[in-house]
Amino acid sequence: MAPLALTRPVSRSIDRCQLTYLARGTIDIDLASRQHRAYEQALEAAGATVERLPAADDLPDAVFIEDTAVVLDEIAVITRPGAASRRSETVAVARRLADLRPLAVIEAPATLDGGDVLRVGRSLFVGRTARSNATGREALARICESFGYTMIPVDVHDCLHLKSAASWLGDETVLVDPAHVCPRDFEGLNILRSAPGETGAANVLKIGGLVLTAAAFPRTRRVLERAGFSCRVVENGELARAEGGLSCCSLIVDPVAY
Ligand code: CIR
Repeated sequence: MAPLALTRPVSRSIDRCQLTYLARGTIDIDLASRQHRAYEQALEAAGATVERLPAADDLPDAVFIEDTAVVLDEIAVITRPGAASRRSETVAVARRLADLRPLAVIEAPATLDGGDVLRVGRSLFVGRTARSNATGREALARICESFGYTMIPVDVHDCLHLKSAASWLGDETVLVDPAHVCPRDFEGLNILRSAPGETGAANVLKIGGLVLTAAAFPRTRRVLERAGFSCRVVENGELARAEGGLSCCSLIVDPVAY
């Protein structure tokens, strides 16, 4: 059975999105929407079934659905995003995930963004960032430990989320940007490094037999191809202006329990 990829349309209010590292500029909403549709087609090409949740035009960052939940085989954990403006995004996501998994919820004062949670087998690497606090990391650890997961906190420097700088590539391999995350924090795993100077390139999405990579990062794509990965290039330029990468725009639900 195919993995399910939940997505959410680009909101008409995206020009009011949260920004941490980038200056506010104009986002071309129609171009962002066209690029987002091409991203959904890339997910389908990788073998996923894409399901769009309803638009939320009053929630500027709703397209970045990854941050609203951590979906494991056994449970879906509904997050409490670190940015207050993003907290209502979880409502529609929880409603849909309730059909697919038992739910657990991260409660105040904990904060956790899904973009900070990198799963490799039974290890949950969780970024120490402004979006995910210690209470959030510990709440996730408590929820998931009975299913055999271990939570491993990871320092993240000068970028929004752990997954802005580290991605799972299947099996025991991760792609890491050493400018933002220390490769030694993934001891025991195979490490590939994104190309120096390609900030954001370590955010890729491995799905099926493909790795989706952003068009802006050709040198990192070559690193992946030389290592034997099949890549599909996706143009993500407009949503990158909202500090979104490729993993951020979907929640992948593997076909185990539905
Ligand atoms: C935010 O700052 O929350 C959004 N503008 C971007 C979120 C990107 N999500 C992700 O990296 N998982």
